[in-house]
Amino acid sequence: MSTVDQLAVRLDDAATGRTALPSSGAGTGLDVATAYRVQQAVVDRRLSRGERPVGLKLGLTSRAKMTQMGVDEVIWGRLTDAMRIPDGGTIRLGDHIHPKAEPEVAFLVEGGAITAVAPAIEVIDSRYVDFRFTLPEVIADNTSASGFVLGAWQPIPDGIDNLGVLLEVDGRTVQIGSTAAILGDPRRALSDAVRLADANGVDLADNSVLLAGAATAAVPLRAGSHVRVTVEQLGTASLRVG
Ligand code: OOG
Repeated sequence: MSTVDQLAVRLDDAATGRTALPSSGAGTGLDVATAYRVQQAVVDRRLSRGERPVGLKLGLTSRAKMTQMGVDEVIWGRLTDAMRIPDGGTIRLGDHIHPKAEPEVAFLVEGGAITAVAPAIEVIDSRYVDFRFTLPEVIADNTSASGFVLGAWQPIPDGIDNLGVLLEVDGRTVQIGSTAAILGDPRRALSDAVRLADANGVDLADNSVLLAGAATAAVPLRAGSHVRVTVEQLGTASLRVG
């Protein structure tokens, strides 16, 4: 088995078996291009189990996260239908390793253009111990993608580049931010996604969901919690942890 396939199997087994892998540090020997080939192989394993591709997500879209990882480029991952959590739906903590929630906005991409926007929650669940990974490792791990909730789709409001974002857990506000934290303007997610998808031979197909990246830091999820994201002018998206 090739190194790419071996790492893909380890990451896929970590996700399905809910056991985190140790980060092997900067010495994984992967470059970014090879890491994306591992990601493709990880997602191909999901598709071979019957999942369907439904879109893309961006990560490290905020200055803070880029600085933290020492990079100046966004990363991207793939979304499948099995990752979709209904708005107001419940996820089981036991189906995850150490999930966290991030408030985001999602775009609906049709004919190469953004046609609608929705408030969203991304659930990330690194397959590495303590969310400690190198840049190639997190790329290989499908940028920690685990689940996503979409609120109602709406037309793009004026001022989309600076809408207030709240993340509440059990009715308490735990993070406050702005869509400005997403690449300075979340609409930039589309040009970045198109460029990155092109460079990697991925088709950002019609009716694709594009998760634009986190507007605040992620918060760890606990059993019994109710998580709600509110984006000014767009409304809410929520989930419960069972
Ligand atoms: C990597 C991916 C995080 C984002 O929006 O920055 C992400 C991680 O922190 O696990 O999706």
